[in-house]
Amino acid sequence: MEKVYRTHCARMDHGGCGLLVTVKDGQVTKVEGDPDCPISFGFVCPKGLAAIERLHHPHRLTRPLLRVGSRGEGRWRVIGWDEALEILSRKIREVSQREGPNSIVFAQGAPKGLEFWLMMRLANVIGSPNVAGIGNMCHMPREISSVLTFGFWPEVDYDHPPRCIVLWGSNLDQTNEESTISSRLRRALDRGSSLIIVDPRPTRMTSKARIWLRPRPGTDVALAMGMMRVMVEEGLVDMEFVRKWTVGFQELAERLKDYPLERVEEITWVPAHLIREAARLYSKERPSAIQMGNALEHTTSAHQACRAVACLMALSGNLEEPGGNVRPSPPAFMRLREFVLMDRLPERRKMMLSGSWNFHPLLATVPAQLATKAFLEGDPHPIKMAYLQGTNPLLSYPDSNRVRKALEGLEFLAVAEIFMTPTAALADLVLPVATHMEFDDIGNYGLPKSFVLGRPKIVDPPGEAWSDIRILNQLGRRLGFKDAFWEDEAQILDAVLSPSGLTYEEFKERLILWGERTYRSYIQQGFRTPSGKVELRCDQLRERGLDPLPGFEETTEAASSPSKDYPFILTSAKNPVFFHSAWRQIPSLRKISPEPLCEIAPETAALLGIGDGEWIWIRTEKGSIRQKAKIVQGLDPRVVCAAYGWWYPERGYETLFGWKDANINVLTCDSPPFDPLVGSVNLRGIPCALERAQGDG
Ligand SMILES: Nc1nc2c(c(=O)[nH]1)N[C@H]1C(S)=C(S)[C@@H](COP(=O)(O)OP(=O)(O)OC[C@H]3O[C@@H](n4cnc5c(=O)[nH]c(N)nc54)[C@H](O)[C@@H]3O)O[C@H]1N2
Ligand SMILES: Nc1nc2c(c(=O)[nH]1)N[C@H]1C(S)=C(S)[C@@H](COP(=O)(O)OP(=O)(O)OC[C@H]3O[C@@H](n4cnc5c(=O)[nH]c(N)nc54)[C@H](O)[C@@H]3O)O[C@H]1N2
Ligand SMILES: [Mo]
Repeated sequence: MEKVYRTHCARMDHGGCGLLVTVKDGQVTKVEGDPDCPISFGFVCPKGLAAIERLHHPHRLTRPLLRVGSRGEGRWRVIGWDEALEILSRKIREVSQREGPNSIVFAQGAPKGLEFWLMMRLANVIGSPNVAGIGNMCHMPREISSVLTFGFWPEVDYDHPPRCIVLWGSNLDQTNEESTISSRLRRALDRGSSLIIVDPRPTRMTSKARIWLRPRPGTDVALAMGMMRVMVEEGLVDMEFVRKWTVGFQELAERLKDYPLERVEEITWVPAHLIREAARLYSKERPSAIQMGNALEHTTSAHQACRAVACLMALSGNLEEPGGNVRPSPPAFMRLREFVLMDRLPERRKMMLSGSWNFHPLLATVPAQLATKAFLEGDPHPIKMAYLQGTNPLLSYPDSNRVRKALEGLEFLAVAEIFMTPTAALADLVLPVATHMEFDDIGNYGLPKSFVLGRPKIVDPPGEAWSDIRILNQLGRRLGFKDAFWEDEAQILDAVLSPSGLTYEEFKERLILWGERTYRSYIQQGFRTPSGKVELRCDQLRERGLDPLPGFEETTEAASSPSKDYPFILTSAKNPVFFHSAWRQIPSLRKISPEPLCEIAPETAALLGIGDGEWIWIRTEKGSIRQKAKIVQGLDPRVVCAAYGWWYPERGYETLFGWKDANINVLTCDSPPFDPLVGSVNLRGIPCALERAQGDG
């Protein structure tokens, strides 16, 4: 008997594409795009199609594993869930009593669903303020800077559509970030939107762009200042909006005097005439909208980059305009604060490992690099155990060599995973998790998005794999916190949904719930900032001793560049068929992208005698890695774009799955300075050297 189910893609990346899933005899036999899905219109990427391979992969973890050999040796004893939960809860109790609950760290990478919030709930109940994560490298710099500037996280109103779209450090076409599926971008382009791209590297979209600006990595603030300067000079600012609805325009205009286009060209390498053209197109073709990408968040002045772009949106008068940058309004669900039981730990912020850094309160997680520091140096206090869920810090945190030492030094490490990874290999206890389609799930809850997505259970998980929410819920109960956890996991879903008036059974029939789209809501209620206006001059930043106006500063590492030893500038981008370090064990995806490719310009290849497909060494002050050269027309000869997230599942424990051979984070640095508002580190714009590797690598 065959049956077709509808769901949304999930846990391959941020998900969101509507799927039609065929099931026969309890097994998924086909996955296709759902043409009726209102956010993806039938689109599905190779990762989505590979969901079947993930479900049936022979290397899925299916039973809890307890370490019996030394760390990373790969000798395990298979145990049952009862024993696993007993070990874990005993350890949590013992460490809490001996050292205090704040010596326990919980961590997750890119959040995938409810489990992240449930982890925060468990941490709060136990009394640990230390949920570590990658928020400082992902999403939070954009969100915090936008919230400070105009009170919300801006979405692009693709469906209207905009007349001009700017992809700024965003490869949305291949990353579909946070369920903004690129089919909406492509539809807008088909309906005539003009495209401006700000990206040092050619992408699939650059050939479609009216204007392509290729900044030196890490100089986006200066570029945005240049564009604003042109708008002020040429009378392209929406003065009616600016006069009525912003504060600090005069000061900003004054600041822009420091950014004549010759200077901006010198800093950014973008020709002045292109900056001028981009500013004109963006401000004249209304409505226009900017898609902010992750590249803006990867320097120690990330908040400034995001602020500068946010100010640009305001000067052009496109905030909350149909077809502009609009305010998402999520549907009514349980408030996040309530779900994570924030009130159980009122002193949380001060107690966090990052407490003394005074980052913005919206950054509710400990920045990754400060977790490493605490593990390794006991600073600001010792950490004894960690529970990692959906994260592979050995690949995703900066300075991988330090991360390895840090994880090895822990008294106890538990990792919840789908597959064995270099990080999980270092654990004392590995917990096998269920993935998409194997349990009832809700997508996008807690994100500033206009919709929430149903992702119902379709098949059983393999072996004894449990969903993360089941593990955490059962652990909470085992620890004795029966008042804070549920008898079974179905109740969690119903609780989250209750304000919507729906049960999960009802919700999964609907599959998508929308919030209400509003435009120009500020006319009634003002902007949600202290002044009620857009804060071009942000006094909340001044109060923190930071620059209240956007302004460019060379990042510390780039300041020394170009030097004789490190003549190139390193950056990176996400791989279209993988998710960070994940899925390299999935055959159809690995076939598309078998090896780590480092993009270099033809001139660079000629200069260094490197042929296409040859192995090269990439070196920074932190270390060296090996990737294959891919010669790319149109890349600036001074820029190098290395592959990110590479390890080799096929290599086995002996080399810890080749965790450092091609891993870009061996090259990045995790020491201060950090962005003072949002804790970001330099992942792009790093001076590097290249050299042809001898032999076949
Ligand atoms: N140099 C450099 N570093 C970066 C970035 C960069 O561009 N350059 N990007 C940064 C960004 S934006 C981010 S978001 C982070 C990502 O950081 P991470 O989230 O740590 O990265 P992943 O490699 O996706 O690790 C996720 C792991 O979770 C497992 N997994 C997948 N689904 C589930 C699930 O449902 N449950 C559980 N328990 N496990 C699951 C996967 O197998 C994988 O091993 O990395 C950051 N680091
Ligand atoms: N296939 C796939 N999809 C993903 C992910 C994945 O790993 N794989 N990860 C997900 C996550 S967690 C995130 S955060 C998003 C990120 O998705 P995006 O926002 O698209 O981010 P990236 O791909 O990291 O970088 C976007 C572009 O920035 C360019 N770039 C590099 N340096 C600079 C710079 O200094 N300035 C500017 N202006 N551009 C620069 C790169 O060339 C790249 O084309 O994608 C999500 N979707
Ligand atoms: Mo991310």
